[in-house]
Amino acid sequence: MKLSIVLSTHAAQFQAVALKGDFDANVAKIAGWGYDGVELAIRDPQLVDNDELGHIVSSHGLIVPAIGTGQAWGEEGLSFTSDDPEVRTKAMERIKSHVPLAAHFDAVIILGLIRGITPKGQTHEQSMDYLVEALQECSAVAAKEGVRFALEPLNRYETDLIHTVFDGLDLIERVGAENFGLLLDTFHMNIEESSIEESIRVCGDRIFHFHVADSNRWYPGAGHLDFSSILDTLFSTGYQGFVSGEFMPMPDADTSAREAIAFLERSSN
Ligand code: LER
Ligand code: MN
Repeated sequence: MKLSIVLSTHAAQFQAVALKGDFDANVAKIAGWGYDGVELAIRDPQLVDNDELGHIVSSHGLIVPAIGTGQAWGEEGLSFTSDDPEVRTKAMERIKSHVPLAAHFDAVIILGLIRGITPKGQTHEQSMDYLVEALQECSAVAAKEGVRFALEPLNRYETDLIHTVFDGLDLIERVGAENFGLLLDTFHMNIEESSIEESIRVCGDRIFHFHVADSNRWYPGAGHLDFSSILDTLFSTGYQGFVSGEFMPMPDADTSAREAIAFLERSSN
């Protein structure tokens, strides 16, 4: 099993990122705890020095399996489903701007809340049309560089758009791009899926990335999810990617990161 943990390159409001602050020091700690990779949360690639970032990560022997983009929604309100065409265009341009960095690291680009929330007065159907349009355009650009997108089904308290693996698979069919798949997150799955294991099996080779947090969004082992069964099922699909920790820094960031890796290693056969 290859394990990574989410690290933000800049300060952000999103709560379920255990590690924030001094980037170099955090990367060193992550490597020291035994993680194989670091998932980077990047609001805007323009704010990042690619060479420096690559140097820091590789000097600690880590891989970047995925790049999270949700801060562009959280901090700037960019979304694929806004009723303002300028915002939709900006969201697409921002996502396309992640492609060179993702190609450099061979990382998947995560599409979480950049999909947005249906604005007041707009129909769900209209949002889904905008979403499909944006995903088709972005997937075509990324395909040229061999980069893949992973859209994350999110729970109902965060958005009205794409809650379950089944919603995600319908969307994949509409988008019709080989480089477009899903990111499954155990925290959201625990709220929305009838059976986490069955949904993992059904998603199969369209699982492009995997987030772990326990039922309370603390580190795995701090809640009541059955990670032995979840990880067994995940690997039975042939999944070869990373299992990436995205959880609250509770009781504190370092403890959560250390507890997570110890527990996940005990839970996988
Ligand atoms: C991001 O990966 C995530 O899981 C969401 O809860 C972000 O809103
Ligand atoms: Mn997630």
